[in-house]
Amino acid sequence: MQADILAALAEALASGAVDVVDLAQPLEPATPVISLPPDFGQSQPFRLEQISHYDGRGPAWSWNNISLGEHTGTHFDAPVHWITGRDLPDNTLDTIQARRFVAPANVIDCTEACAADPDFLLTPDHIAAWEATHGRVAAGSWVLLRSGWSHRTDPAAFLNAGADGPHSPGPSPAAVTFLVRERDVIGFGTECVGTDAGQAFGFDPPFPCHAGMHGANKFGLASLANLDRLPPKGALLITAPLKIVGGTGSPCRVLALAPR
Ligand code: 23J
Ligand code: MN
Repeated sequence: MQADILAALAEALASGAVDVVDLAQPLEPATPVISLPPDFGQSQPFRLEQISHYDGRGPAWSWNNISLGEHTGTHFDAPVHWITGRDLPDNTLDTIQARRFVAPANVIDCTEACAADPDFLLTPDHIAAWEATHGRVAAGSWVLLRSGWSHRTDPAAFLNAGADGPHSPGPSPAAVTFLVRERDVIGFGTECVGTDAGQAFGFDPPFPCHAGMHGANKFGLASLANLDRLPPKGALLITAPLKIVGGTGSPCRVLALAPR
């Protein structure tokens, strides 16, 4: 039975009936990185340094050294990233069970509302309206906020920072509580640089998505792309981060299996 399912999946992948959608942004020095107020430590951008390129440093091989902050570009947030999740079991990248890196996705399209208001907040009412059409968000599935933010190719427009901090969409505190307590999701994903709204430093509690999700041993996905190529329901996400010992987050080539 289980073998039949995998054989049918392999056949569907080979025929193209099931598509593999790449939800990752390109990772390069220009990849936008979150900027925190100056009193806090800062995440470094992606850097790449050639070791050799079929030359005197290595005549037949090309390779690079890389350095980057854990939370750079399209990335996975582990529960240990936030103080609310610091003492939970299996809260680091190397201890999370691999089975938790494969889960269904629910995509809530808020593109129009986010174009009209960069501070758009996803509320329980928005989730209820989505569920009325697509059915209940299943336990153990992702909720992904489709905002259109990945189409902001200019880093300044993507981060959208003003003198009063960044302006980008995210979940309301009540939406986070609802998704954690009433729906038991595996995590929350976004096209923006972080899972919380740009103005979430001033929310009650501050950074409610990080605090609420990670405090409940749930995950985050940030800087997602190509959410417009997924159905509202029915895609399966593969979100395997690097196995960094004690790691709080990692760049992630997030893949979605989706019906064509
Ligand atoms: C540290 C502090 C605040 C935030 C973040 C990191 C992230 O967005 C992140 O990448 O986890 S909001
Ligand atoms: Mn992060």
